[in-house]
Amino acid sequence: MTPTITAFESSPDRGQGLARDMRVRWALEETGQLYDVRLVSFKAMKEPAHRALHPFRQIPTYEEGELVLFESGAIVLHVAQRHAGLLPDDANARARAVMWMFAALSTMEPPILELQTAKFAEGDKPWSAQRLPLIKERIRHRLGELSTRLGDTDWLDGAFSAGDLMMVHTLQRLKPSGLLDGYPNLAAYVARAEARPAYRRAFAAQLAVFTGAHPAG
Ligand code: GTB
Repeated sequence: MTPTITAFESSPDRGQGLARDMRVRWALEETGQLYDVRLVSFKAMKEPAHRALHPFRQIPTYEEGELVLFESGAIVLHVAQRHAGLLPDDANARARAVMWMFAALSTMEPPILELQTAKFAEGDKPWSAQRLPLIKERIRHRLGELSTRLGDTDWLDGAFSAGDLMMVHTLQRLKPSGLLDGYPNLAAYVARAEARPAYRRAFAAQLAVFTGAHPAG
């Protein structure tokens, strides 16, 4: 059964891959799954039909027969568990790949999101100039630890996994801040992931929503 995901009809980044449907598209591409996309406007996202799918009235959602999921992490995990390509066969390695998914979402992502909030939602507050350096320091702290762990390996634990997918998409959010540049192995890690054919297909499909271009291959 072909799943349907939801994505922004109009994304603030104009399809540059930052909205979280990108994670789901990428997972579906890595595992060779066809999928349909239903684009939703900001207005439609707040209406009852969408709220029935997503209690927090956001994207992405995932519908597959009677199954409805929200939360990009849960959706990627579901796809990875159902289809080969994103989780190792070995049970311990599989557990570690899931651990890295959680590390991306619950250890790395919170300070990165805090930076977005501080810049864009609270940038005009009088305390903003004092708060920003503190948040950046917290991010650098985590980046340093992640950089040490990654070392000179290609991926976080052996072969590319759903853990790398979630980690890379989380780190990409830092690009405009320049914070990643201080960690060459992390910048190279992100670039390596972005060169994957599945990533490129997912990126092209998300961008095509805004350019109208038919995504290649
Ligand atoms: N924890 C949820 C998940 O991982 O699925 C978070 C989902 C979420 O934040 N969805 C956002 C949303 O629907 C879109 S991805 N926002 C609308 C709303 O809350 O009303 C976040 C996002 C949006 C846009 C950019 N961008 O343009 O750069 C980047 C990231």
